[in-house]
Amino acid sequence: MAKVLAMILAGGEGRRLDPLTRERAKPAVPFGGRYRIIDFVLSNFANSGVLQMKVLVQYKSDSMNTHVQRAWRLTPLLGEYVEIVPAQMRVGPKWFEGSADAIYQNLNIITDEEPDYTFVFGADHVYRMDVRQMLDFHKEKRADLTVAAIPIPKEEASEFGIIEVDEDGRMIGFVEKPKSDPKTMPGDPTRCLASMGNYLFGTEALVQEIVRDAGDPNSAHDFGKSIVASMYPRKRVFVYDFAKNEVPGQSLKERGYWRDVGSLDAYYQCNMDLVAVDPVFSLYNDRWPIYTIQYNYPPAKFVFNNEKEHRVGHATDTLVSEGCIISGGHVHHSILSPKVRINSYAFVEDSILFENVNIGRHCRIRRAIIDKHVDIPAGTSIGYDLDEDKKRFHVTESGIVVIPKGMRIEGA
Ligand code: ADQ
Repeated sequence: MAKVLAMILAGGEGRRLDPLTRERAKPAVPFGGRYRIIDFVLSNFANSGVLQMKVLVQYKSDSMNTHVQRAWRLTPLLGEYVEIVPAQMRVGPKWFEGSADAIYQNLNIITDEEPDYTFVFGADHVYRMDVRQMLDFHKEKRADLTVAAIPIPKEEASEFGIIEVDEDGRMIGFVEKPKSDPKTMPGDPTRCLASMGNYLFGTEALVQEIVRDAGDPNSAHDFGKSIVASMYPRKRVFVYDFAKNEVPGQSLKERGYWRDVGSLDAYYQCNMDLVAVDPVFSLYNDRWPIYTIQYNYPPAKFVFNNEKEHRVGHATDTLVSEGCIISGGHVHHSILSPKVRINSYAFVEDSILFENVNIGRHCRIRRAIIDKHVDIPAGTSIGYDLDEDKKRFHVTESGIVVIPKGMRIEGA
């Protein structure tokens, strides 16, 4: 059997997710109540039987280190591991300059492990993927590099690497984040074919290209801008159609689902995709589970507050994590991370509450993302008067109010 290794690029800063990335790298941002964004790519490799994973970190990595070390303990006896690789300045007193430099500075890992094939995947995306199907395609095409791709609306082309492909699936054009006139797909002027930032290399080709790139003083040392753009005219670079990827237990509508949660609005919408009654992305597929840490928290509890007040704590169309107590308040169409408290007469709607958020009595919260350890004083309204909210909080283009971790909020 071919030997494979997964190098997961998890050093991204995620500036557009600020304030959620003020204290953590983007792949460590909580998602879907009890997950971190990085859990999706790691679960995909684990479910595909690729159990040798190195996670390359740089920016504000402590939160991710802690999560990966606690959650992702595989079986060393069988040679399985998920290991964090910190930025070590192995080749000089410099941090990683770009994603390709992150691999260059850690080339020893690849040469020590001697895999036949090396996956280089991003850590910022929400999707299910059986990576073995990409490997089969790569072998069949005798490719040096295979890039996974997905159609996107033309208006979003400036945020992705845009690909042109021939009938055999070979890459014949690539522009990283084109500012104007992106190439659209044949027969469809409304869509472009985008790189998902997930690559599979024959290891020899990867090492050659990374060393070559490192010696080029004009290179940005980035996978999109430098490696893919320079390789496709010279080497066998093929494009894997993600829409063909199938995983067990997946609904038809989830097939081809892949989200880059690059902005706060995209992050919010992607979370809301989980909540729908018949969600486009289901967390309940136990044939391709998404793994994460299991804390020893008590079960969620719904309190019928007291007989005088007749307040029934309830949650509808909502993901409720362990350790939550909904005491007399009502939550609708929302996501609650562990240990959230909702008190009497409070109403929370269309919101994402991270761990240890306390919502006081009579609060009204709508279309908000509230980061960890925030106490919302009794009687506070959020999301009802955005001009007022803007004075205190970050409000996104589409009107989502975002409250940073640990923010102290004055009472009404
Ligand atoms: P971007 O997402 O903009 O585009 P980048 O910021 O390099 O590219 O992030 C790619 C991955 O690498 C992310 O998972 C990030 O966390 C990680 N990363 C970034 N810098 C790193 C560093 N110095 N060390 C370690 N990890 C680092 C890329 C491609 C596009 C493609 C999109 C799809 O360049 O062609 O369309 O991904 O989202």
